[in-house]
Amino acid sequence: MKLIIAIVQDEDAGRLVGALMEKGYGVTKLATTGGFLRAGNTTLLLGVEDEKLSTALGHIEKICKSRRQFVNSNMTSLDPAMGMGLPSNIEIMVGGATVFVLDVQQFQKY
Ligand code: 2BA
Repeated sequence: MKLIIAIVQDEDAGRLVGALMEKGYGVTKLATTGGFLRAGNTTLLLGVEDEKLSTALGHIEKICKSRRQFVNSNMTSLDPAMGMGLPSNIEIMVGGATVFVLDVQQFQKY
């Protein structure tokens, strides 16, 4: 069994959870905050059988979009000293999804 930890944009979270639930995956949705933008994002926890891993990752890849975002560098966690000389508005590409896959040693429901 694997544990998928997927950090996705709020805009994609509802659709992704809907699609995963419809396919019978167990999903936990956490409201989280990105360290760089200090803005809300969504972290999903999914425990999946090994043979369903690639299908689950396929749903995440299909639904989560990359988005261009313009941010004021003063609003990020960038050290202001490092930003010297940089334009205050910077363009970054966020997403589609940041995904970690971990081996699950034990799975119990009590
Ligand atoms: P944030 O930390 O708010 O980062 C949002 C986006 O800002 C990132 O998109 C990336 O495009 C940009 N970014 C992050 N750090 C940067 C830096 N030092 N300089 C310039 N640009 C930077 P993604 O890479 O798609 O990440 C989306 C969210 O996924 C992140 O939100 C964070 O919550 C999570 N994440 C990304 N990599 C992670 C990691 N290695 N471990 C844990 N969480 C991670």
